[in-house]
Amino acid sequence: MQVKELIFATNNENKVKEIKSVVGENLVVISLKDAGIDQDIPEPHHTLEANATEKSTVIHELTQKNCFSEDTGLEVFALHGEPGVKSARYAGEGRDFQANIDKLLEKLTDQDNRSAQFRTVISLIWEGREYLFEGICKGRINEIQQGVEGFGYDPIFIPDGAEKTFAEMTLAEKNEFSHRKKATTQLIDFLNKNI
Ligand code: ITT
Repeated sequence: MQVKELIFATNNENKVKEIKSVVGENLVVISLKDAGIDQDIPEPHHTLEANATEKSTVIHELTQKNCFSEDTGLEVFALHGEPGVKSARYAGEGRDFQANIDKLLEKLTDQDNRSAQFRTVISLIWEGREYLFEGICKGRINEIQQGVEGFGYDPIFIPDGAEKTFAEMTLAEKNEFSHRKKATTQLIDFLNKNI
């Protein structure tokens, strides 16, 4: 099978590591850093889909190469889907993981319904056409922070079917449940079937 190359339009090295861990040998993922691109990518929209499209489009226009991006949000049901599209900047422009966690736990004080989901939207631009893929991981927000692995909200998210947070899991364990893994699997299936 032919090896395919794709630029991953992200500045988040945690995402690069996670996606590289699931793509296998037929897809070579090139991060913006590896491509020598130092560009802040805007996320001005109100949906994950629109932000993912924005990111892949900006990098496609810059490079004229096949590329993909992803936008992920943590959607908490008792908070009507917050922090959602604002997940990275929930507690402010500093994009501080700890401050975001503190704000979310504070908002859920005394809240019985702790259901939440991570949702990842991937925007692929291949030969000038866009394709979207989605991956969802349902679970709940733990009362306290546990574990040191992963990034972002991992220390407070327990996926359905597990008894520990993402931050208490190895990457391989997180991949058994992960929103990002599910969306990436669809991307790979699409590339294998259609290209
Ligand atoms: P790029 O836009 O450069 O890809 P980003 O960090 O800004 O990187 P997002 O806009 O998708 O990415 O931000 C989503 C935020 O949600 C991210 O900063 C984390 O705080 C959180 N997040 C995303 N995926 C996560 C995961 O798998 N586990 C825990 N938190 C996650």
